[in-house]
Formats: sequence, C-alpha cells, structure tokens
Amino acid sequence: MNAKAEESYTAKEIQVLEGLEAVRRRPAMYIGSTGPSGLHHLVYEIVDNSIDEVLAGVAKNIDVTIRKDNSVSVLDDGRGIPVDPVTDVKDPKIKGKSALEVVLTVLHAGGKFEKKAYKVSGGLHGVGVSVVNALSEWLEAESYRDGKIYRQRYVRGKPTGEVETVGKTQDRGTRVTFLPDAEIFKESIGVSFDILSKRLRELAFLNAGTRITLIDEREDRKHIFLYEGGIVEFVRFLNANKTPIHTDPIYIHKEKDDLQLELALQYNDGFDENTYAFVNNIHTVDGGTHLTGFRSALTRVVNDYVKRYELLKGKEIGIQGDDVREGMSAVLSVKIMHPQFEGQTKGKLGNSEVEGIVKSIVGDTLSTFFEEHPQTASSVAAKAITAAEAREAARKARDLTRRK
Ligand code: 0RA
Repeated sequence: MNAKAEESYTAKEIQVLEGLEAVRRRPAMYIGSTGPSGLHHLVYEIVDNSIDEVLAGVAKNIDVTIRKDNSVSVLDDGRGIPVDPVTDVKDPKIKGKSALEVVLTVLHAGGKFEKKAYKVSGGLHGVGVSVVNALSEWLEAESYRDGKIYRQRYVRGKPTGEVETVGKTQDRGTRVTFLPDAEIFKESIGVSFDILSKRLRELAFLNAGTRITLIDEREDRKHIFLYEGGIVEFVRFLNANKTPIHTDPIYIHKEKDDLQLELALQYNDGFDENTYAFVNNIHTVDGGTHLTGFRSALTRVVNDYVKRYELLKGKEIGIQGDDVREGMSAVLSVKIMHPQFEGQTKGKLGNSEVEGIVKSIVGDTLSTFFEEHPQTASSVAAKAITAAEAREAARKARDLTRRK
C-alpha cells in the first residue's frame, strides 16, 4: 500500500482493508481451523485454482513441491494470472492495479476476473488465493504469460513491492509459493506428504488426463498421478485388493439441467459398500442429495431388471437398497452451479433439486447400460438376489431362535 492510497480512504477501501485483516484475525472463519486441517487447506486452495485452469481446458500439469523450509510451491501450466491493470471497477483502491496484485490481496477478487463454469462455493472451499496470502509469512506469485515472467512478493498478505518483470519464458502458467505463518498455525507449519498425496491422487482421478506431481524435498519423496481413465480407474483402484465380479466398471457420463454427472461402479465378491461421492471435486464425506438420488435409482434399476427377466423365479423376496450395495465400489462425481454444503464439516450436499436430477439420469442411463451389458447386469442382479436371500434367511433364523 502506498502513502497516497493511505491518505484517501473511502468506505469501500476500508471494507477491503478490513477484509484482509479479518482473515488474520479470524482464520478459522475462512479455512475451518488453524490446526493441520486448515494448514492443508491452504495448499488445496491454490491447487483448486490450478484445477480450475484444467476445467477451463487450458492446463494439463500441476506440480506441488514441499520445500525444506516447509514452504509449498504450486505450479500449473494454465493461462497464468493476468497482470494487466484492472480498469472495469470503480473502487479506487483496486482500479489501475495489476490483476495479479488484486487476485492476491483482495478478498473474493477471483470472481471478478473469470467466469467459472462450476464455481465451488459454500463452506470452506473457494475462499480465494488472497486468504492463503493473508495467512502466509511470505508468498511469491509468478505468472508466465506473453513471453514474460512476472513476479510479486508479499509478507503476511501485503505486497513488498510492485509486480516486476523478472525474465522471459516460452511457458504459460502460474507458480504460487508460500510459507504458512507460524503466528497463525501455532501447532505446526509442516504439511504432510501423505495427506497431500491422498487428496492429489483423488484430484487426478477426478480430472482425467491431468498430471499431478507431488515432491517432498524434506525427505526426497515423489508421487506422480496421471489417470487417463479418470474415475473408472478410481473404482479399479478401490477394488485393487479385491476380486471384481465383472471386468469392466460400469461408467456413466451425462449432463442435464446444468448438472454434470459421472458415475463409475464395480462390484467385488465381498460384502462392503465403498462409495465416494464428490461435488465440484469436493469429497462429500456425509453424502447428501446426490448420493440419495444415486442410491434410490440403483435400487430401482436392479429391481426392474430382476422383475423384467424373472430372476426371482417366484421367490417371495424384496431386494432392498442394502442388498444392491453389497460388494459395490462406486465413485459418483457431480458438478453443479451453486452447491450448498451443509453440516458441521460442510461434508453434505443440501441442494434438494439435485436428488431428482441424479435419480433420473442414473435411472435412465443405468437401465440402458444393463440392457446393453447383460453379462454385467446379470452378475449384479444375481449378487443382489443372494444378498436379499441371505438377509431373509438370517431374519428367519432370528425369528426361530426367539420362538424357542
Ligand atoms: C484470474 C483470472 C484468470 C486466471 C487466474 C486468475 C488464475 C489463478 C490461478 C491461481 C493458480 N493458478 C492460477 N491460474 C490462473 C483468467 C485468465 C485469462 O482469462 O487469461
């Protein structure tokens, strides 16, 4: 901030200044906690911005490097953060400043510069890179654009100078390097390779064809994730130490009413359900309306198939939801415009309209899939029937024991 700007506060400016200060004053409001979860959230926030470049179809590679000093560097080959002066705003605090500086120093500035297809909102997600900046002892942002390398540094969210041109490059992209502030993250500023690895692997599965590399220079470890098959490979991965009952996972990809759905599932010969549900790349640990819609469609489609081909052969049993999910590994990924995340940890999708849309997409496409893949369909149906019979047998045995 320069002296001139300090002299001429307007209401809007003060709001902006308070915005950044508010992040440092109440960090948990923005990142959930100042413990390990909040610390890792800093990395996810930057990576999410790189993933947005992937979703825009302009980036294919993301490198995350943990340095010896515990700083974390995130590099992508996207468009690079724009550096041109911002002109289309009234706020004199923002007007004329480099977009790079605005993105890094103004709360919720991201949306002003790009139209995201599926904006992650609600909960702790998509708070913006300025939040990471505010909670970093220092941060360095580099943009590779138009043949040049642009750079700006910040200390606890405040620029230490102007955006500088520091060299030439043929590359395009962005590198953000930051050191979490020990004044904020009192417990530890050291991110965990394993925690980051698990999430980055997940992101690589969810964004087919994206190469995500994680390097830990503290202990010389490296993981490279690249899954051309996306969530189909995710499901194979979930079943890696199990015995699948059909070779190829069931896969559905469809759009309806601004909702994009991807579903992969594969049954194994075990009895546990292993379902991962995502909304805009966020793992919804507590499920929600998308998962409810999927489950009820699955139950209905399997029941319809069993009836249509008279697979119960007169047996008087009903196939329930639990029966069709025994031994199922599944990944459900939906992308929607305005997600509402609910619950203490914001791990549950609340949008009521989503249930019916998912139910309808999965109902239609899965029944078609079953008709076109009778081998897979009959394996799934047979497994559900066995589960229902076992459940019935167990109930009868219990009844008998009780009467004795
Ligand atoms: C604002 C506008 C545009 C891209 C970005 C920000 C951007 C931010 C980050 C953070 C990490 N990697 C990033 N990559 C891009 C749109 C750029 C354009 O339309 O040219």
